[in-house]
Amino acid sequence: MALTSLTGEELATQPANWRRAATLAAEASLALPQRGERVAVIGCGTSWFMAQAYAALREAGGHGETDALAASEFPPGRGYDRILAISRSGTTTEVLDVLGRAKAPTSAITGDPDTPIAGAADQLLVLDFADERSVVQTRFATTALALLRAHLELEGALPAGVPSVPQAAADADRALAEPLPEGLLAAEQITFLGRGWTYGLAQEAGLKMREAAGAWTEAYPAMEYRHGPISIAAPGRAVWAFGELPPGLAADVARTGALLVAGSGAGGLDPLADLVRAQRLAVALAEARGLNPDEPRSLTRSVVLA
Ligand code: F1P
Repeated sequence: MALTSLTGEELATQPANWRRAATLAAEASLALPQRGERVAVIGCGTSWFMAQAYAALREAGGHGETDALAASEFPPGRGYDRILAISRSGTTTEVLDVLGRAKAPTSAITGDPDTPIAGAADQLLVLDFADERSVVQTRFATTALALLRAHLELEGALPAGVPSVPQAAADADRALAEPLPEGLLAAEQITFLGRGWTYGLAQEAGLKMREAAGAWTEAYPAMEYRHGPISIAAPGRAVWAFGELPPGLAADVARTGALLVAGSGAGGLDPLADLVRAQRLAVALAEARGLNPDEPRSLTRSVVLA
């Protein structure tokens, strides 16, 4: 029997981590984007995808214009009221570079306060209880997003149809307990889809499968899928949608012969809880392929450039 991986152990603590993050939203409030501010949220890798999810949630909730940017692509000429960085390690070079050059007030969410990000950001939010030993990120990222989501609710509005964090945590308990969707371990390829805030989750699901299991995955905004990427769909491959599918897309996927997984539409799991299932699949696929999910190929805990 396979030994439990660190990644597998850490991802299983997410419901408790999210509940704790939700209780921190009030005291974190002053360090987080205020209603009406024009905000850039930056990160790399997983942290960038959480930035994407938060940015879409924040704008859709009417809190203000929010750009999610890969730290390496930060446009120097734009004016923001605040820059918010997400970095588990607190050492990622591109993130530190943006904070160092920022003209606006800066805040950062990190798992490790004893790192350069503590000196680089004006305000620091520490989620050390969600830090990870695993290289592949799971719980830090989703806990940062849970904190930000709880803060949007506290400030008066989550977008319509997006439940509160405790509800998402209850769904994550289910996502951990229920069997994984059938047929996915054998799939040759998986494409993840999302809309609005769930597009960032789809990106993250795809990255998780690549990092932990070396899997062939792709991710697109759901409405973009018919504009080319659907050509990859075929029998033996799969499409996994986060959030509700756009009208007609289920039938379009069915015609390709690909397997469709849609676990977080109406009445299903919260999309953030559905991401937990994708994380579990990444670990399970790695193990099925004889890989160690704790030793992702060519990856380190953070990218520190000379
Ligand atoms: C960001 C990150 C991870 C990625 C890899 C390298 O780290 O890009 O998302 O999986 O381990 O680092 P961080 O800035 O959040 O520490």
